[in-house]
Order: sequence, then structure tokens, then C-alpha cells
Amino acid sequence: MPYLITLCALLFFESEIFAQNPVIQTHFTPDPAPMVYKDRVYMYAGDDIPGYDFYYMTKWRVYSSSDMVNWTDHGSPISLESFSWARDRAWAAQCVERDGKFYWYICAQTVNNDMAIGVAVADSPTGPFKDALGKSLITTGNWSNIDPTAYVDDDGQAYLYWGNAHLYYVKLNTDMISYTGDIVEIPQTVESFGGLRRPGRSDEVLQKREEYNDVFVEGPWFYKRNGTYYLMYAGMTKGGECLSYATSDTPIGPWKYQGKIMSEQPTNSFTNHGGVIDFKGKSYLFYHTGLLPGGGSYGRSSAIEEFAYEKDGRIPVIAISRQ
Ligand code: FUB
Repeated sequence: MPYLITLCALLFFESEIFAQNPVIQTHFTPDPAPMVYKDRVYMYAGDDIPGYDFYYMTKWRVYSSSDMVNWTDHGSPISLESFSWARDRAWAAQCVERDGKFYWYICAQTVNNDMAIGVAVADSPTGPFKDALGKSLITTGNWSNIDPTAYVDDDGQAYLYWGNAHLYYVKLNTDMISYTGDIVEIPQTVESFGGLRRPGRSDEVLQKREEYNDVFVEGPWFYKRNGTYYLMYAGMTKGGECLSYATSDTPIGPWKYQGKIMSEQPTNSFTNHGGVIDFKGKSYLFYHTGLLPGGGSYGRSSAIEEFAYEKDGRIPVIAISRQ
């Protein structure tokens, strides 16, 4: 099967791909991060390697579409080799545009074995990308330094959120590759995230999942719509990760828990990881499942659902479609 996928990938490289869910059928594409630029949607994703029993990923991928149906494969503009400080685990990432430049925030395991966040920059959404700093941007020796999500607010202030178990943000400078001020940890209260994260080892948390329903786990996705700030995230449930969200009137909280967007079933993957966009008058949730043949928790694929916000801006509960 892996050989078949590789062969298909070679045949389809830089060609149009008809897509359903999973959107991309030629590679495993976890952690989809959509970006709208001009009249196209760009989808940045990871690259699960089937056959491993962990998230041992080595590169990131880009696809684009003008109609959300036909996707162009732009290959893999960056990999662990693009970052001299990275040695393993090319995990979730997001690319954002500012003033015609594209900043692809990634996370990876460092040569010191912790996780760190770095940023690659390009003049085009598909690259070529170059490590902007030659070192990581967020380096605190912390395993929670994963899953960056960036947003440039209307007043020009950009924010970078990220985290696993702990949720952090920092204010980015206008160069998008440095920051000013302290890294701030967002308090995890029941009001903000629907559950409390107790101090303790992660296996203790896992054994008591029912006590941690919806609590923030990872995969934040930060954006603003009609004056409301949204923070979608992967929350913990008994059966795996769900997608939940909180909202705020300010970019730095306090956050108010709003409920689940997508339940943990039946994605055939322990993790989920989402992104939300508006494109050509419609709203879309990007997420991942293990539903591509040969897939599972370590062979995850991007999927998309169209949805409509409720009148008051709430996101409805969204079902997984298997087309
Ligand atoms: O893909 C590796 C990790 O799994 C991501 O960083 C998390 O969000 C989870 O999807």
C-alpha cells in the first residue's frame, strides 16, 4: 500500500486531483491548516508515514484549490531538513500571509529532544520557503511547544497561540518572525474550556478522561469573525479528541467555552485537528480522520465540511461525512 500511494503521488504531483473526503487520496495529510489567498484556498498539512506507531513525520505538504473540489498538489516545500535545529516530528503547522509574504509556523522536535516552534518564510504561498531565523522562534525547553496558530488582527497586531495541555500566546512583531513581551499562559478554567486540567502526569489524565470532557488538549486555531475572536481546539473525551471552541471579545481572552463542534466519533483517529475559513461566501471546517484505506491514528487524512454559522455567530455541531 505505501508503494501504491508513493506511485500515485508521483503521477499526480503538480496535477489536478479530484477530491472527496478524505480530500487527498494520494498521501496521508494530517493537521490541515487552510489559508485563503486571492481566489484560492491553500491547505498546509503534515505527512503521516504509515507503518509507525507514533507521529514520526518528516515533512509538510501544500495543496490548493479554487473550488474546494479539485486540489492541486504543490508537493512538499519544507521538511525537517529545512530547519537545522529540528531532528524529528514534523508536527502541526499553519501558514499566514502578511503584506505579500507567507509565514509558515511549524513545530518539531529539536536536537535537544524538546519541542519548539519555528517559522519559514516565502514570497509565494507554495514557496520556496526558507527558515526565517536559522533557529526556533519559541524555545522554552517545553514539550507543550506544538501546534502554532497565527492571526493578524485588523489593527495590525499579530498573535501566535500554541500548546499541548498548556495553552500559550505571544504578540508577534510586524516582521512576524520575532515577538515582544512575555509568553502568556491562558488559565484553563471550566468557564473557558469546559473542564479543568489537573496538575499531574498525562497517563493519570488519560485514565480519568470522563473528568476532563472537552478540556483543551492541543491544536488551537485562532481567528476573528464579525468582531468575535474564536479559539477552536482539540478537546479530550473518553473516546479520543473532539473539536471544541471558545470565544472572546478580545484577542487575549478571557475565553468563554461554547461547546463541541465535532464529536470524537467516528473519525478512526485518536487525534483531531481543525481549521476554519470563509471562502467565496461559504464557511468550511477542515479536520482530519483515519478513514483513508490503510489509515488510522497514525495515518490521518484531511477532510472538509461546509457549514453555516448561526445568526449569533455560534458554530453548529458538524457531522463527519463519508462520501
Ligand atoms: O500530527 C502530530 C500531532 O498530532 C499534532 O501536532 C497534534 O495536533 C495532533 O494532531
